[in-house]
Amino acid sequence: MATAARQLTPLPQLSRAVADWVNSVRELTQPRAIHWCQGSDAEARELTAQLLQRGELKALDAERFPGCHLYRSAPNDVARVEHLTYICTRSQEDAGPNNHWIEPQQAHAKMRELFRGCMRERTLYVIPYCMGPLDSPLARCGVEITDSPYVVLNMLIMTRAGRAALERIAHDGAFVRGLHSIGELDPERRFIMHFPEEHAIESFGSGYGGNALLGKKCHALRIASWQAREEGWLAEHMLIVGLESPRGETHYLACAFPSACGKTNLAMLIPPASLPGWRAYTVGDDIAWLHPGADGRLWAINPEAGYFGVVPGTNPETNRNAYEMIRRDTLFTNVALTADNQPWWEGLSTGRPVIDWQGRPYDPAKGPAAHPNSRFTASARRNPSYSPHAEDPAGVPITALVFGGRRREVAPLVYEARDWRHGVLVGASLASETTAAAVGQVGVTRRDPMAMQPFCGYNFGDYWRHWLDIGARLARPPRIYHVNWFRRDAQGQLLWPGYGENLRVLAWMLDRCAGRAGATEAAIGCLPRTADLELRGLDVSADRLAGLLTVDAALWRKEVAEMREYLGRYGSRLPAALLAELDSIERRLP
Ligand code: OXD
Ligand code: MN
Repeated sequence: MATAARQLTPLPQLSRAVADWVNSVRELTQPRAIHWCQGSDAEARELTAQLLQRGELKALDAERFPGCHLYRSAPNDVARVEHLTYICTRSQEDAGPNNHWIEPQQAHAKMRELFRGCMRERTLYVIPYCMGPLDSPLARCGVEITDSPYVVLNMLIMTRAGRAALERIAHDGAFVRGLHSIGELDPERRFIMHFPEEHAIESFGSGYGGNALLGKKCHALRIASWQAREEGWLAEHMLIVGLESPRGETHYLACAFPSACGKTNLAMLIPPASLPGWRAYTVGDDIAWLHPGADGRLWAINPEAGYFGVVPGTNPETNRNAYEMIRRDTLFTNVALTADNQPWWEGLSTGRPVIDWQGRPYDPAKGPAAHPNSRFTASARRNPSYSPHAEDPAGVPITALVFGGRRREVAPLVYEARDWRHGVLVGASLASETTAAAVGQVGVTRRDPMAMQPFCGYNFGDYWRHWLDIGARLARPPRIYHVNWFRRDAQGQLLWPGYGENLRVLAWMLDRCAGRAGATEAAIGCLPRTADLELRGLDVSADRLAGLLTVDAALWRKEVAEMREYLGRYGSRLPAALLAELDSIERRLP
């Protein structure tokens, strides 16, 4: 950030439109003070000091976790609230059966009453932010107004926030308006409203990441998916990873998995020692903005600047990069503590929790020590595998798109779609067991098309049509794959070791894209035979491999029938091409 000695224009003077909006929010919410975020390190230090003094943050062991802090949320505010999240389009059809809907005027009126006077005795923070590299034509800006300094600290890590973003807004002349207040953290007065036609968000009553860091799910997925359709691109719930092969070629994959299904781990993959010569580079771990390029390929940027990752399970074996990364300058939310003030979570083999995530003496009878959805917020630049191309203004070219769910049966380890149109059906068919990332029952299989069920800002029928249109514009489209790292045997044991070993599956995909790898054709697409996978040094029996690569025709007939029923809900908005693809799979099933 340029905060040199030159005379700086006061922030509100940079953009009249932002200043006018801030004034109208000030009148409504009645804050005690207004703070325009600069985005400087000094500002982050100052805010941290204030929160430490108020007891809202706790400094962790300075020797082993320098610059790290713990924040404990309200116990009833630990995850996204999909049942309280609305898409408020003028026509309910435009929001679609995939979204909760309220008529926009009614939604504004309801929210105005919640926001009225809600910041009395509080500071109103104005956070101008840019999603994507500041110099990228693919980036888009927003302004979040919030009364939560914890949200500010997170946004400073997760986005390019402050003066530079406001300068870009003044230049672009457009921004997404995001108004947020923690209110009283009362679940009965909690709503996350989106107004795609106005490029606006109103969020009240929660301080949790996905509900409150408005640049993330609310802007970069729900509003951006709408903007993307208007402007001819895609905003997706995808990690972006670059893989360098022993041949010295680097290819990029964008992979969509539902929340808490291992996107951060795959984005930071450590190749197994038995596959020398491979390297992985992280571009992004959660969101990809994908644009058709002039060369007929699909190009991707990561709109975020940091990671808001799930902590439990992170250890040197599962994700050494993340484990190293979160040992400095990291904001932890809802983890447990050891006796010597180190953060602790389930999946760590060292240390012992003495204080649980709610600050109580740890008692295993009361549940896990760290909340299953406890999180780390860390700057992407601290990631040892951060790609040198992660901030390229044009993004990176995508060779393969991957969809994946958490399924104990049905979906094999991997299969390849025949072409883009089939790939869109594969994405639309995604289903997964629910996780702790959202409030609700965990472990229930639900349809989660393109891993966007909680995040698509409009009718899925229109969204799939948009996907088909994007494919038609690509002379060199990425190939599309489906993976399932979570298949289990009859005893409930996971069949695939996952983590770094997933590289073997990704390597097969890249070899397929280069015309180098074989496959066998099944009704659902192309699968590798055992001989097509690089299995050197892998400890998985032939039986297990066979189990991983089986397509059970009876289960797939049931799956196709369920899919037909699901797609039918989209009525006239459903592209006929998807039904034609489904028919074709059904015809091919033995
Ligand atoms: C996330 C989520 O936090 O998907 O990324 O819930
Ligand atoms: Mn996510």
